[in-house]
Amino acid sequence: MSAHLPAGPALAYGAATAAYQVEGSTTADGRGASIWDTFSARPGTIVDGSDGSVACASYERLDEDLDLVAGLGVGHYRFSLAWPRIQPTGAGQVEARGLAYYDRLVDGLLARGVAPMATLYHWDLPQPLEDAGGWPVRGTAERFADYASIVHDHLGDRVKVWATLNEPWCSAYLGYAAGKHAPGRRDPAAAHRAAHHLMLGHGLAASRLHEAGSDAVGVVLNLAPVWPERPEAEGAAHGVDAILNRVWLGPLVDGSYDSALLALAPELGDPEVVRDGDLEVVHGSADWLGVNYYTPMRVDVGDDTETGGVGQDTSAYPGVDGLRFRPRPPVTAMGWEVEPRGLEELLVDVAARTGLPLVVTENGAAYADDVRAEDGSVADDDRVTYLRGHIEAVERARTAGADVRAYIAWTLLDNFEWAEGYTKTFGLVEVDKTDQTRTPKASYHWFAQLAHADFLRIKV
Ligand code: IFM
Repeated sequence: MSAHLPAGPALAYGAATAAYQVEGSTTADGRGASIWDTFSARPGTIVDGSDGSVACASYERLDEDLDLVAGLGVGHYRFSLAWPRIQPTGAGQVEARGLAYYDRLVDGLLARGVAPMATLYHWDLPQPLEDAGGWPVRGTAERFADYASIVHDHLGDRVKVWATLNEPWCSAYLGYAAGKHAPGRRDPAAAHRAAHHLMLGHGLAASRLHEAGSDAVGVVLNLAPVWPERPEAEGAAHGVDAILNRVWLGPLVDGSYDSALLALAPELGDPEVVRDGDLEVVHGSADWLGVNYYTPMRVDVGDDTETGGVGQDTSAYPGVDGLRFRPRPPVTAMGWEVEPRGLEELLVDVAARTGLPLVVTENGAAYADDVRAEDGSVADDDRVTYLRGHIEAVERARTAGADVRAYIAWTLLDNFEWAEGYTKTFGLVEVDKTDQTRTPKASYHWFAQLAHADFLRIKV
């Protein structure tokens, strides 16, 4: 068992961001183009017509942001590395200035007593790799493993906890089936092939990192409990569960894709796609599992036009006929049902299914943030209630036996929320889009109190 995962008697805390959502400076220091640069430049893809070229300007304001992390008193900071900063074309040539930025980030964290938790891929695929076919082609998985080795060779002396991918479901199914995320394709067969190559990429990268001596390599999945609204919806719920949860857990835990999934996704049974030995590469390849949870999926069938929240696009579940999502109130600004019980159930089930140590790598909420305290800061009591309820759910799951090591809040800063642009804010810290001023919200102070209390409990 890795000595590097948080393992104290109490839950450890952290905060997270992702490169494209906060860094900006998308042409600085030799960075190449990513699929998100290309996608967001296409009219109609991002609700406010924005992109990540400025975002939170974290590339330029690194120290300020690291001070905000330190001010929270958390033990861990989860960030992602932008592949196109490190390999501008996705293969071959390495850009030293890109690596130097992450040196500064990691060294800055360590100097502040915060452990880095690095995610190698949070959706910003180098555009030349998409031009060569993207995740639906096998070569992308192989290039990803090369990139993972480059990063690990450079930072592995200081970064001990690694995640390969963030939410491959979004990359595969929002990106290649629903067309709501980059690269914006609507081709279900390509999405299933992408799903396999993403997990193959994870497995190949994990092997490289293990060979190089790492013992805390994980993958981060956006899993959710899937609840049928009525008996007639059970088949559709099983289909959603296949494409959202089992397509990743099957190869990871069992070394196979199950038969109901194969019926929906015949590409996953095609020996040209899933080659001999692929599933063995993925099987057992994770030392820990990251769980990103926001909401349960309430599944129904019908012929109405009602839709669920953001990202709950029925076209992201190809082959699940008549699918409808029915989130119940209260919902967040994303239209996502607030239900901490879903997290408790999920953690208990996933811990039993995988036997792995778990980290809640993302949890948080977008709200309107329109209530102000006297000093002008955001008084986001709704976000505090959301976070508190979900942390209590994690504690209940731990009491029930789930080995959950840490809870990482999404997210440190209000940032670029993908297809929603800057219209949805999840941050503990407000970022003024005109001058980049950072102002902690009430939730930042609340979370800091919790993390500090926890820190004292462990140290005393
Ligand atoms: O902002 C995203 C993040 O990049 C991935 N998980 C979900 C978050 C909220 O939508």
